[in-house]
Amino acid sequence: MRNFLSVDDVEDVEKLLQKALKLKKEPFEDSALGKNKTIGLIFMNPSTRTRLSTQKAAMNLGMNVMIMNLDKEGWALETQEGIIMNQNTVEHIKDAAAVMGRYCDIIGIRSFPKLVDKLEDYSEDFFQKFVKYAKVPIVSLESATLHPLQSFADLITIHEHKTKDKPKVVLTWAPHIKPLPQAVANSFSEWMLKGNVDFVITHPKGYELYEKFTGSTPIIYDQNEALRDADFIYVKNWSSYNDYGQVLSLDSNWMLTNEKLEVTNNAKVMHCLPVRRNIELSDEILDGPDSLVVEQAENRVYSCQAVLKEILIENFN
Ligand code: SN0
Repeated sequence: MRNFLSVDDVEDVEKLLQKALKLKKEPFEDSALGKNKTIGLIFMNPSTRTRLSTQKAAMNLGMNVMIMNLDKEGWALETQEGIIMNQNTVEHIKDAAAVMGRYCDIIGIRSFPKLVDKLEDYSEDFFQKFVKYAKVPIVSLESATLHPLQSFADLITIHEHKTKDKPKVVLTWAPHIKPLPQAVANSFSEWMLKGNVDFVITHPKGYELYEKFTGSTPIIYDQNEALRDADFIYVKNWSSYNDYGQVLSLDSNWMLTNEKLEVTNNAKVMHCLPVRRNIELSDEILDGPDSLVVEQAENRVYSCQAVLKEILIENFN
């Protein structure tokens, strides 16, 4: 593995899953692998779990970690080619990325979509430019369209808690007061398609995700019908992809409650966090026995450690 930007960068998902489970049992077995290697974590947006779990994963591998909240602490970056920089941007991404590539052996980046121009966001220009100019392996800490380290942790969590070989997994849209990226939902879909699960998506009309990521996954617009016999329910809000970046519904009936779980197969409930309580998910579920949200967050360490280990072995040893 050179870069980790999507599930497509993983040669064998099942193998990587087994490696992550092994690392969870023995997190320090490769504590010399990353000696004298430096990972730089660049944030253009806020982060709690991603920042801490990536730092911890890197430290478990013996790496040095540098973190920069570039949106607040760095110079404003220009991304357009050939532009005359007489406005607010101070430094071109090609110069910044080239320099960071000299300081870091691996670079992790978080850069959310602006949710204004679909083509711009879905081109993943920011990441592509970092790959091109930094010339070191790049790890996505959530891009405009995908959040692969989260989805991999979600797959690990499902694997650990499943009670049958091929569980039914339902991705359900939930209400939110703000327009959010499609990244978590896109990425979860991609990873579920590579896992041994029976996958279904439910959302109000108008919230269809980009087919490149959902493939032929059935979309059921009736949430109760979709939830029938579910073993896992993944709750997430996203803004419209077709009506790009718009909030089309605030319908609180889409919030998951214990009552809705009655038709499921004792479903476990998942969310990547941060969660808006009693908007996206009810207190009764989050504080009850069916929630896996903390387990998912814990697995962020091991999804990341498995990925960094792979990159270290294949690029530096
Ligand atoms: C991000 C998202 O992609 O949905 C990160 C999730 C890991 N979530 C938010 O931006 C939540 C913001 C809010 O105001 O609730």
